[in-house]
Amino acid sequence: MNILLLRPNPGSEKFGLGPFFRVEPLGLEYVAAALLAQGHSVTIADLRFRPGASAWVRRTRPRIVGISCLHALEYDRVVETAREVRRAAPDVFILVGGHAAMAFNGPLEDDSIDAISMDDGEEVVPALVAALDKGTPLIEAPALRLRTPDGWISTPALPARTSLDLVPLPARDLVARHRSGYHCLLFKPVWLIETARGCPFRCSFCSVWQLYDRSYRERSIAAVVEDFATTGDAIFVADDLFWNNPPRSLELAEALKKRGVFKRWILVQSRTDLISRQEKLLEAWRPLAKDFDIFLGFEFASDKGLSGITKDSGVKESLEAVRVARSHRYGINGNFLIDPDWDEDDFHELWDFVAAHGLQRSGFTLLTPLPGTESFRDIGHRTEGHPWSDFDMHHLLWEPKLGAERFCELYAETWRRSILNTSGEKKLVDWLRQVRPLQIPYMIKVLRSTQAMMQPETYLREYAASRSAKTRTPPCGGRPT
Ligand code: B12
Ligand code: SF4
Repeated sequence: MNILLLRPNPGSEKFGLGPFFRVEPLGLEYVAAALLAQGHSVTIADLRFRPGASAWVRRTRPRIVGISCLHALEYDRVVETAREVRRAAPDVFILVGGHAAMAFNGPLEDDSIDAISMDDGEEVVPALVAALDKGTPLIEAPALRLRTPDGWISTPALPARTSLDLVPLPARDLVARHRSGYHCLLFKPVWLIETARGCPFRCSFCSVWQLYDRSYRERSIAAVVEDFATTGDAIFVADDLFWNNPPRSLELAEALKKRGVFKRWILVQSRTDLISRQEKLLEAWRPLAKDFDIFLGFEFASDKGLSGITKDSGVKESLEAVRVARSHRYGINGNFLIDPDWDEDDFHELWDFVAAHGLQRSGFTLLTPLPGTESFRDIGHRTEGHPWSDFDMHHLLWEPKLGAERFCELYAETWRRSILNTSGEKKLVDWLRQVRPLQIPYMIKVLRSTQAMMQPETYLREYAASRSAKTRTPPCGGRPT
């Protein structure tokens, strides 16, 4: 069967580093690999580079179109894409999948869409394609939300969590035409690699553990080594919790060294408490790349703040993680959360902490109840009226305690204290001195665009616009139980 898989343009990249971290649609590549193994013909189109879903439909004449929905901020764009596909090919079967689709499916239950994949695509999609091929009732295909004449219904869940070894390697060849466009800041091209999926922790603002019931699955060492050995020089590891299983991580580091893997750059995401206890692991991994960055969720500068989001880790661990990582020459990129219900003192506490520990390379995002999280269930109603495209952790979704104007001044001031402020400690010339001449125009573009985050008016304008638009109906439809 002919299948077209689409990665839509998220369409909401006003803030943050979204446009400067453009990575391959790895989920679609795994789905494609599973379909190719069954003898189907698959095209992946990344609409961020070659827009026009209908043109792709005309060119490839698919029986099924799959659309990925990774973030909640993409819901409306995904529905628009489905409608465009439907207009171009009224009889095509339209399936949506991806993290945000599974975590909270309600906004995607639109007449333009036929089904939503509610579990890992490697297993769900081939089963659906087989049912469509044979003409068996789709209600028997597993883990779907299905549009029927009587409304949306759920099909039976998968009997067990999919083994990540079911599809050992993604079909990276299918995105070869876009490869030169995939990049993380100055690293270009970049490859995205997944070594494990899920997380056993329970942070209240995170949809990952909810979606996978706190499970954690690993790919076999052989598959991961093969993936590292056959990809390029700059690697972003997609795992939410790298190094979670220390003995397996040590074994993996040894196997990669044995295979002669050495990268220009690796970026992984992990937890502070884990890093603070696993110095040996950091020592074992460091020789695998020239530059090695760790992204850590610091979240708050106080134990009270951390326990409020059930981080199950404290400030002591945050500081110890920074010490251990720095002692092994890792770059530390962290993120702090800013609560719209903060007082002035809370901002000062954060600023002092960042300055005292040299954490100016961190990002600062608003504590946002993303659909599919515990906090959405608790306070999601406060976001009513705001369009999904505002769920990027930089848009205000309700009136802050300090009032929008004062809050935005303090939020912008927080960014002004970061390394990205070219009027701050690190000037534009200092940045430009660090890059090759060819990279200068790109660096200027990145830094120019991030300066908007240091202006309170940027946030206030967006807040006023979405309050007057009131485009979203009340929170609807979660994950069916
Ligand atoms: C890579 C990534 C990014 C990248 C790239 C995104 C891009 N534009 O290309 C960058 C760094 C830019 C990014 C940015 C952000 N991200 Co992000 N990101 C991820 C990450 C780490 C990995 C995704 C991935 O490839 N996983 C590996 C693949 C194999 O898994 P998968 O995509 O889930 O695919 C499987 C299934 O979902 C399914 N599937 C996937 N696609 C499809 C399609 C069809 C048709 C079907 C049937 C099935 C299917 O099958 C696949 C195989 O099983 C996830 C974490 C996660 N666990 O998913 C967060 C994650 C998706 N991001 C998240 C967030 C919050 C953000 C930001 C808002 C963060 C911020 N502070 O700014 C920004 C938003 C940027 C923007 N404006 O668009 C949250 C999403 C929460 C939510 N509910 O919306 C996640 C879950 C992280 C987290 N721990 O909370 N992100
Ligand atoms: S934020 Fe990180 S540690 Fe917390 S539950 Fe999500 S993936 Fe796990």
